[in-house]
Amino acid sequence: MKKSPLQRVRSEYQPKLPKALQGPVKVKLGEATESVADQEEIKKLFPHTYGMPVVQFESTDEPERVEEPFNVGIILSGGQAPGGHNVVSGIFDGLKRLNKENRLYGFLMGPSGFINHQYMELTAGYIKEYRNTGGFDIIGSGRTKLETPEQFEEGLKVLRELNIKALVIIGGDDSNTNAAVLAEYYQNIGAGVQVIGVPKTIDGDLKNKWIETSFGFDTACKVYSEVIGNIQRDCNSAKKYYHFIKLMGRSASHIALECALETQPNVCLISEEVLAKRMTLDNIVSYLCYVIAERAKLGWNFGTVLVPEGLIEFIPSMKDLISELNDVLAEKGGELEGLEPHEKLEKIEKMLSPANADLYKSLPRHIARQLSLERDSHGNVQVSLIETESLLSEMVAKRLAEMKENGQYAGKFSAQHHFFGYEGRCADPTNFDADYTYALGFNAAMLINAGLTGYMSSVRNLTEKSEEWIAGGIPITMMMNMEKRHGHMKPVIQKALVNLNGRPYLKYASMRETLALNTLYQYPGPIQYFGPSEICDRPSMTLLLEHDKEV
Ligand code: FBP
Repeated sequence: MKKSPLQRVRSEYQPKLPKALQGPVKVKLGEATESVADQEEIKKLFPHTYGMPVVQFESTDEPERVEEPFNVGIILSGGQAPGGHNVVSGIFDGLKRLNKENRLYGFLMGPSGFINHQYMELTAGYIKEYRNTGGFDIIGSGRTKLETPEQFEEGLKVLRELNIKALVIIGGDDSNTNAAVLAEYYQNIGAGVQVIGVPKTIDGDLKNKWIETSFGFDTACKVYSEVIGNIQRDCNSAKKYYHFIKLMGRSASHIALECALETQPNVCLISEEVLAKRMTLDNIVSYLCYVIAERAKLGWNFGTVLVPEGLIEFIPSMKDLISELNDVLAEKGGELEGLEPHEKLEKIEKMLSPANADLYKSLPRHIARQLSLERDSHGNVQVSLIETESLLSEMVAKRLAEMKENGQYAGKFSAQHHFFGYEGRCADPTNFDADYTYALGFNAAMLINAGLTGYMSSVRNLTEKSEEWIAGGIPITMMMNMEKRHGHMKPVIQKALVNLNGRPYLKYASMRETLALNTLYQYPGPIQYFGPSEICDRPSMTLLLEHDKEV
């Protein structure tokens, strides 16, 4: 593989490990755990893996080498996130420290490789090419949902064939939910296979006290912030456009909020706030028009607006519509197959309750069509396919024209649209993500060696130097609650949305009015891998603020 000069130098970077993982470890057991909600139901569904204790690794002088070598399999699941390759190299190095004969296998293209027995052995030479690089191309990823006993049994065949004693699933909340279900299944049948999860997603919504952030969030936000900064310079130079910038993140607005803290745009919409204030689409449009009209009075017909990709699902009336659409598509999707697009929309309209049918009819047709597209394998609306940024700017343009006629607005409005998502998911990890992912992987190898199953790799204390990070594991069941998916109640990991009482949101909210009616853009510039630690190793503003640090 031909490498760029930066790739060549960066491949030599040795990620730092927490002190506790630098030598032999012993396990310290904590208190028994409970799920975050719906304890009775979750306990019933996970009789073998519910209530297990939190574990922490500590250094020990006892020898650690494992006499009997063992094999491990890994699956990269869902959307790419920077640092995935370092999770793999961390697991590999951890396994090799335990016993040089241990082997690592990668299932190809996500869970489907596990079910269909497509795999490769990951050797030292192969992994070397991928150290500290972005992407999941080392083995590929996929979104097949691992959920049926038939799939688990098919997978078990290949695990037996390869003499694999543990499977590591590197994924987001849905994939880690699957990891918990699989762990429970294998425990129940006495398969003798452990399952360990690793918290991945740029969305930043897989977090709690023990999982302080999911990997990839830091790098992805820094990539988006760099480009938003560049757009803001352009915007402030030409002074003629409003840039509507949609940012990935699925439901939660963590990415948009982090980028707003980094770049200080004129407006950043926060979906969770829209829901809490029960705002309508009309309220949002009115707020944007207010800002645009006020800026026009100051002679500024330009600005930047950050839009979280999941916004539409948080507008209460839209949320009701989407929820009914989810049920309709899950239950009656077959009746819609083969219909022309306009026939499909008409048929769906008839299947909806009157209030939702009215709202559905009132939407621009391209947005109604995007809302009716097939759900992903977990039953989620594919929000990245809905052009919320253009929906908003179209509605704003229409309202401003009306305001102009009424003499309420005298400016010029011209919009540009952007969507940043895929651009950041495979970036080379920041030092933070490179170290964090390597530690998560290395730690997963130690969880396996400790004989644990149904656990998620947990590395915390992340705003301190990496040597001071705390390594261990938490039972996945403790993060679960019951939610409706595909029309049925299912146990799933609870998503962490933006906390409206949390410091990151409050910090932004305190600056909002000033940022809207001034031009105070911040330009973060590109990710730095070499140079002063305060620039190269700085974690996200979200993490710093959540840990009561100064920013
Ligand atoms: P994960 O939850 O699997 O980490 O994926 C995150 C994400 O990047 C979302 O932000 C986005 O909505 C979605 O994936 C896009 O999915 P796809 O890659 O299938 O287009």
